[in-house]
Amino acid sequence: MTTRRVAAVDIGAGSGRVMLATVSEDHLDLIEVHRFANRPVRVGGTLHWDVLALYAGVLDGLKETAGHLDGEPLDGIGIDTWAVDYGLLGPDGSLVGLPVHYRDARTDGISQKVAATVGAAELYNRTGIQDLPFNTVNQLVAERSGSRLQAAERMLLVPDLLTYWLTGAIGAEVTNASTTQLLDATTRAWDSDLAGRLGIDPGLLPPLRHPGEVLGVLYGDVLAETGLTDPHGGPVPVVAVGSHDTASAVVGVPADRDSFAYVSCGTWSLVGVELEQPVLTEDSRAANLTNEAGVDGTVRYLRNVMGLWLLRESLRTWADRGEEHDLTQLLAAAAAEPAGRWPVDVDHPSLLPPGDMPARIAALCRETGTPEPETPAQVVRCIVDGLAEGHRRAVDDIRRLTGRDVEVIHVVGGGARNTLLCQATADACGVPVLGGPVEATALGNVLVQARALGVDLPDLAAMRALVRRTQELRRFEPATAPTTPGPTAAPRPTRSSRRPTA
Ligand code: LRH
Repeated sequence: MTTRRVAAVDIGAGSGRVMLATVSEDHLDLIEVHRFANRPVRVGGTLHWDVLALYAGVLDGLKETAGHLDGEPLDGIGIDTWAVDYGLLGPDGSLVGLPVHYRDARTDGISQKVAATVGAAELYNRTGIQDLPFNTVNQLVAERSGSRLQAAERMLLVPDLLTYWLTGAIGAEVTNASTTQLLDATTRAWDSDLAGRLGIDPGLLPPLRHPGEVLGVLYGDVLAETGLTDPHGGPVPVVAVGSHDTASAVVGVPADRDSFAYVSCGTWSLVGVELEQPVLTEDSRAANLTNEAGVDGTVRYLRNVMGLWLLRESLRTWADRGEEHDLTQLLAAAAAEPAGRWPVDVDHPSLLPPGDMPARIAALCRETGTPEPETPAQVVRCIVDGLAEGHRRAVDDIRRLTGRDVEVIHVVGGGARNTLLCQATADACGVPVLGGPVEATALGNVLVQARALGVDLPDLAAMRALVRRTQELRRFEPATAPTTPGPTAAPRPTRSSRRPTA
C-alpha cells in the first residue's frame, strides 16, 4: 500500500480553492484548505483576469496546506483551471499585458474570419474542436497585429502560467492545449501549419506535456514564503494533471461502465461521453460537438451548454439591484413552479457575455413568442428547465453521432448539489442521473498525481472505482419511462431521491 499527500489547486471562473488529499489504493479523502475569489476586472473597456490575485490565492492556499501537514512532506501539487485563456511571456519571461477574459467582446466576429481563412470543415477536421467564439485561436487572431503579441515569445495557458511562476517550467499540458483549437486532434501535436496560416507564430506554442509528468519543483522562495519546506529536505514537485478543469472532472466521474454520459456542471455544463477516437465528421461539426483531449489518451466528446452561469449571473443582477436571494430558497420556490412553462434556448449567444440575465432571458422569450418568466422563482425554473433541455439535446446528438448507448448520466461538480436540475435532467433525458461527487475536478486532479507518485491506480477504471467507493452519490430516477435499457444495473447510490424540491 502506498499513501501520498497531494494538493490540488482548482480555479474556476468564480473562485479558486486549494484542497489537500490523502490517497492510497483504498483510501481517498479531500479537505478544502483555502478558498479565494476569482474576480474579473474591466480595465480600459477590456475584461481581464486578475492573475496576480489568483497566484496570491495559490500561495496563501499552499501556506495553509503547510499548516495541515503536521510535519509530513507534501508529495505533489497539481493545478487545473478553466480552459482557453492565456498569458503572454516576453523574452525575459515576464508577463506581457494582462490576460483577457474569454467573455470579453474582443472575439466578436473573429471565428467567422478564421473560418473564412481556413474553412470551417477543415478546421474541425484537423482540430475536432467545437466552434466557440472564445477558443484560444480566435483570441490570438483577435490580437495578432496588436503590440502584446508582437512583444511576446510564448503563450502559456493559465494553469501553465501558474506552474511557470511556481517552478520556472515552461510547457503546455495537452488536455488544456486541445481547447486552443490549435492542436491536431489525431496526432495530439501542435498544428503549426494551421497556426502559420492564421498569422500566429507557431513559436508561441510551448512544448507539450502530459498528465502524470513531473513538471518541476517549487522555487526556493516559494518554499520559504509558503512554509512548505520538506522536513526531509526533498523538493516539492508540481505534477501535470488534466489541467483543463473539465478533463480532471471527467477523471473523477464515478462510472462503472462504458455506457455513461457525464455533465460536468459548474459555470458551464459540459455534456459528453468518453471515446477512444475523435469524431471528425461534418455531422459532428454541424452538431457543434467537440473532441477535447482527455487524460490517458481518451477523447472528451462533448458540448458546452451554458451552465450555472445563467443562474449566477441572474443572482448577481438581482443583488446589484439590492435584491438579495438565497439560492436554496429560490430553488425550492422554483420547484413549485410548473415545469416547462418558460422554454428558452439556454445556448443562445446573447446569454454569453456578462450582463442582466433575467432581462436577456425575457427578451429571448419575447422573440420566440413564449411566456416570459416574471418572478425570480420563475426565472430560475426557466433556467433549470432550459439547462435540462440543453443536456438532453447534447446527449441525444451524442447518441446519434456515436451510436453509443447512454444508460446513466453522471452529474458532477457544483451542479450535483442542485437536485432540481438533476431531477429535471433525468426527466428530460429519460435515464437515471447519479449526482456527485461535487468535488470531481479536485478528485480527478489528486488521483492523477497520486498515480504518478506511485499509488497503484493503473487506469481510469481503477481511479473511478476508488471515487465510487469513497464518495457520496445520489440517484434520480426519470419520471418518464427510460428510453434505453439497463437502469437496474446502474451504480449503487448511497442515498436516493425521487422528488427533490431544492
Ligand atoms: C469550464 C471550462 C470549459 C471551457 C470554459 C472556458 O470551467 O473549462 O470546459 O469551455 O471553461
